Amino acid sequence: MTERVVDANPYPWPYDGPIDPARTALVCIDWQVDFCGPGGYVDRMGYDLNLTRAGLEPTARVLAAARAEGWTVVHTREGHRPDLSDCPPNKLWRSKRIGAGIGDAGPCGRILVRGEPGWEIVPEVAPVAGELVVDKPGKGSFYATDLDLLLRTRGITHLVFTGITTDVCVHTTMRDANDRGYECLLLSDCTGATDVGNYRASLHMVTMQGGVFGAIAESADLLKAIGA
Ligand code: C5J
Repeated sequence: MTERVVDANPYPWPYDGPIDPARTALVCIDWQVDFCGPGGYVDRMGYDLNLTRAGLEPTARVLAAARAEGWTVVHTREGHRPDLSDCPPNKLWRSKRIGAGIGDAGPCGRILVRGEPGWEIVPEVAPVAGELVVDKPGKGSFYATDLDLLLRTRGITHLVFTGITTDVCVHTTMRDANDRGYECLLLSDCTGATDVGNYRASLHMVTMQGGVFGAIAESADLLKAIGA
């Protein structure tokens, strides 16, 4: 394998290797208490937190390596204004119907509301000074945000994804990023879903058609490629 190219599936990543720290961003999606902490949104829906927390340790290792190499680091947070004026009515209705209403009070404050304890990123992978933090009202990280502008202004062309949940916010963002021409890699052990079948299927989908949305790899393969 060429130096600084990841032994990824279904092709060595990136397609135009080697990895250039100046053009590569690590994108950490929605590592919030609401999605992986006790008392948050995912917990309230009754899903197994072990599944969404599984990627925290490997993500912390990748974060440390990316920081050491000077990559751009982006953190996203899903959440709504306190008056919920940016929450589509069907999203609100759906969440209330399953007993985890957006804006409802819970053990971590109001569910998926900006500024509440549940909306914060968990300490294991929390942003440090100088890193980009993007607040989004939806699943995709480009919708109703300035993420694309921030990345293009910095000359970023390659994105490495971690985060939760694989089948919802991570997939929506990766698909959109691929359409926008970003060269994408999803780290399989740095992501998790509320359903194991959906997690596996989401990874498999990326690899279809020769890598229709990019490629997947384990974090160890990325760390090996960059000598971390
Ligand atoms: C969900 C997310 N699952 N961050 N959000 O509603 O994936």
